[in-house]
Amino acid sequence: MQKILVANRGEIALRVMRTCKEMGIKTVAIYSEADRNAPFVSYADEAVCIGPAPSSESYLKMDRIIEICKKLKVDAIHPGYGFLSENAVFAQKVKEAGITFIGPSPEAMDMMGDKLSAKAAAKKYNIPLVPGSDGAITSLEEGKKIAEKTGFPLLIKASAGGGGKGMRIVNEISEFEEGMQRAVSEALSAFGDGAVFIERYVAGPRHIEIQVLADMHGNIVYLFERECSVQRRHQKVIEEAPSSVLTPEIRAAMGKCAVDVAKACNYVGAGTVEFLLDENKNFYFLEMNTRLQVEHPVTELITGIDLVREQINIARGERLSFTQQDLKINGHALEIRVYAEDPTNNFLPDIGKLKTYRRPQGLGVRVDDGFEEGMDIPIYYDPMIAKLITHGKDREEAISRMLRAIKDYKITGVETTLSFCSFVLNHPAFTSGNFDTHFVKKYFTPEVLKKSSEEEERMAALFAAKLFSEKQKTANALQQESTSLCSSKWRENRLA
Ligand code: MV4
Repeated sequence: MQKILVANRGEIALRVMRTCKEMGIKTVAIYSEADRNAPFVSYADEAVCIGPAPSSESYLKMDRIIEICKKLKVDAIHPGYGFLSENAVFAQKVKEAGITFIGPSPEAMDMMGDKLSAKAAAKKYNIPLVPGSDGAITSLEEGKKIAEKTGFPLLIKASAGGGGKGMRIVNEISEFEEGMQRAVSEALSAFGDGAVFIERYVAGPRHIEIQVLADMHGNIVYLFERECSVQRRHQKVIEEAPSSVLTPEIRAAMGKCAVDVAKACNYVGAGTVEFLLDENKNFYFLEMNTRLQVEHPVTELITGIDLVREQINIARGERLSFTQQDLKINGHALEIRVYAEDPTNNFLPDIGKLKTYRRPQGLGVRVDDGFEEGMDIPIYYDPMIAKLITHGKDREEAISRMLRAIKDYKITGVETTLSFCSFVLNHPAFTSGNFDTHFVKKYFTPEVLKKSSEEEERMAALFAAKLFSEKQKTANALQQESTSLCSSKWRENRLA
């Protein structure tokens, strides 16, 4: 494998290319007209503009991407996350063109992409599932029967959904008919597939996911968990590894289940198995993501393993170079997503120019980003500016490093979610580890940020007043001695 095309943009394109460079593999960037000046374009050995800004005319153009691969003699495609990363049709086309897709087979992607077939596969391995319907609900009568048996509240989920898309809560039987009709019609219009199923609603759950790696020779390992319970409208806000609630026993049991899910779909590559953990620490398999995830760096920091390097080695047909016993958790890692969004204004995207952009640095701090000072954040894609990741010997150290790194991050020109993240990291529910997926809904209002910035303004005003009166005193004292230019210069410098 000598040349890899990265079918993605921004921070993840750069992150993949860095590993390629370390491995002596040449890289090809594809970019849209909006990304012409992005760092990932100049970082690549070769770069090709594939079309206008909208992703449907650029990053999602399957045939055009494959054409470029043939022309530039590309051996493999790394899809990153989002865009075509979980598109089985694309993986199939890439395979048929004789190019290596760095990821699982189209069959595994199809099986896990459909939540009902994923659950059916998991069931064969006795993996715990949330109680509910065994398959798709085909009639209202059948649905009502299963609903009564399952109990309320319950969720109607779209089989073609996932990541929170196509879910509907039903609190009592009288709401069932309308809930089901809406769920089916929404699933049809959003996914072209009206299959829905029922699950008991797990109240106050934690979202825990297990990273797995599987080679082509039947070796599968788990690289422990990431906890992603702090999220806002299914958008993850803070991710960490390890989770502060898992005991070694639960971790091992979840790890084994995750490996079994990978076995159940003949998985090859890096994947993530999502679980819900209820208040009694029972866990249930939810779905599997067949790609490298945004939050993969926290796993890299606690295991010391470069997940992209492993993906590439697996795609080359190599055996995993370590076993489960070789893997240990080293310290604690946190990741926050820095978005160009205004947390005081309902997280409205705040695109514009990065007037000032200075990254934090230092021990235990990693920044994965795709922008430079002076660049515009395009309106066409996800408004994530960067991922800020910290590592420490324990959770406390990782948190204090993160708070320091947030203070050192200087971004002007756009509003960001940095202040919001610092609110979460300082909150007793977060620091104590006693939180669930409802954290943001329970504790966050825009006022908590306005208050703290008002408080800061008040403090700044007090400080300025104090400085002013001190300056007056010094000035008076100095005036009594002499009024030399030198001393007034000194005063100016001291106050600057
Ligand atoms: C659930 C649930 C409660 N009970 N399923 C949302 C994302 C998708 N992966 C599944 N999701 C959920 N499924 C049952 N039976 C609650 C959620 C859920 C959630 C899950 C993980 C992280 C954040 C979440 C936020 C709201 C709801």
